[in-house]
Amino acid sequence: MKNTKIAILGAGPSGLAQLRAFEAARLAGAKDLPEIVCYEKQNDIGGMWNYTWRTGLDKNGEPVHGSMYRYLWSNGPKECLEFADYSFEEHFGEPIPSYPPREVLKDYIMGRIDQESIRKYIRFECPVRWVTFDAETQKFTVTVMNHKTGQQETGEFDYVVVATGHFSTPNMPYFKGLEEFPGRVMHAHDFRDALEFKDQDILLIGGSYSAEDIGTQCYKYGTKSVTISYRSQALGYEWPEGMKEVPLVTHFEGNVAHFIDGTSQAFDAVVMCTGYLFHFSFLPDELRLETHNCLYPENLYKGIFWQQNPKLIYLGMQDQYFTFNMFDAQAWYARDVIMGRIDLPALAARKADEKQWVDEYAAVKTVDEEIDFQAKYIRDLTDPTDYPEFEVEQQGEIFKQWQKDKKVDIMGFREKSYRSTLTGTLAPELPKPWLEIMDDSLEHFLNLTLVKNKKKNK
Ligand code: FAD
Ligand code: NA7
Repeated sequence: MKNTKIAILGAGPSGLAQLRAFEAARLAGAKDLPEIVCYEKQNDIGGMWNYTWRTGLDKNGEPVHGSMYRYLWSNGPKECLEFADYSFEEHFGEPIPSYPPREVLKDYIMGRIDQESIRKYIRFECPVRWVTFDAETQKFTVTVMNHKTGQQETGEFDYVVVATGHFSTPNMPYFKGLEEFPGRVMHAHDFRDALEFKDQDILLIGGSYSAEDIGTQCYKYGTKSVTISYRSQALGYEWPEGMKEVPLVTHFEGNVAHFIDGTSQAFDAVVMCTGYLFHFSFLPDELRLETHNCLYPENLYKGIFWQQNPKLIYLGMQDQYFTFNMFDAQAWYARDVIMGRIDLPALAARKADEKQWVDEYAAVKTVDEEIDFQAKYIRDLTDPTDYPEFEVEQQGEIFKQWQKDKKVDIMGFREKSYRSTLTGTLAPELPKPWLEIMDDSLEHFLNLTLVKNKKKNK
């Protein structure tokens, strides 16, 4: 174990989970910890949760990672992503409502880690350029561009953990006539501020979370009308007046979009909410995961270990109901394999295990079954490690309730409260309707919701 070196690529929630897993082992008295280097493209930790006003390229000429936008609130209950070793109540000193805005969630993610002990492993502004594996030496060579020094660097490692996320490279389809559309055509990745579309008629193409969330944000901030054009299935919510769903666009003529049901409408702007590509420009063919957004990507043992070479580890590559606690479950398991606490079976057994999960996933039909599937996957990972016990199945039930609450009121579901499975506390209600809270800052949210602030402000 001594002298084992690992490279963690990315310091978003998944990369931080890996760093935290080793830190937890160190705090528990483990002596034989590997040497760790974490390479991060941005100049801070937090991954997607770092809001950036930039689009296109960052200050170093690298593709901007961030796809989050102003006024973004959690789209699922915080009770389902709570770290098992750090509750929201512990972080904020008292319970907060179930759906916090981005800055509040980021604050929570940051609060769990001891910044000093974690930051020392991270090399910021170091995008990974290339990774190779030498079968003879059994080592990876990782090459990064260090923008701080202006020089490329290489390092040799026994393990590589890929935690670079998969919601950053736009899937941008073409529709005939788009090149002559007179207004703005963009992907959700570049969407930053709903106020840009105030008083406009906008078309969102796509039928999933981005369309739903960008659509409701735009409605909230004064867009004249929001039309969502879906390919396979309508989201099916009861939209307020000014929002509607239509089937897929066939083509554009000037500013008019035509849909497959024969209808048409003029728009000021088009936002492609058409999802993201898995994009690993730094990985050669033999190491590169190729998949789409799903709950069990193929070629990974336990959803983590690259089958052909399990020293290559992928974190957070699943589509996500569960997020932070799932990344933890993966990171703790990966840590225990790296530290020799869990033995990996031979390739044939790894493949058989994967097949069982992939087959089970193929039989999943409903959203509720998807939630149960991901909860079962997490349970499978946490059982053999010392990650603190948490009620993942109970959290799954909260997700099912979240689905129902959205069906009842897509504009008001964020006013619902759920009980933390860690502390047993029922979250307080959002004191105002979500549609009326225009300021999404941490300060405003805490002032609005924390009892101790209300007392202070009296
Ligand atoms: P990321 O957060 O994407 O972090 C990856 C890190 O890798 C980044 O820091 C990036 O800079 C770095 N990186 C990338 N390429 C390189 C490279 N070549 N070299 C070095 N570093 C690199 N989840 C929720 O739980 N609740 C929500 O409400 C929610 N809303 C979302 C809204 C949007 C618009 C999006 C896009 C995602 C949302 N998510 C939400 C999911 C979110 O992706 C996860 O919560 C989480 O951020 C995933 O963590 P990650 O570390 O796997 O990836
Ligand atoms: P998702 O959840 O991967 O969904 C992508 C959507 O885009 C989905 O509805 C697709 O339709 C649709 N899509 C993909 N290609 C096309 C084309 N060519 N034409 C029309 N529609 C298309 O991505 P999201 O961005 O919504 O969500 C990703 C994360 O960001 C998520 O975690 C959120 O929290 C935020 P399909 O259903 O496949 O027909």
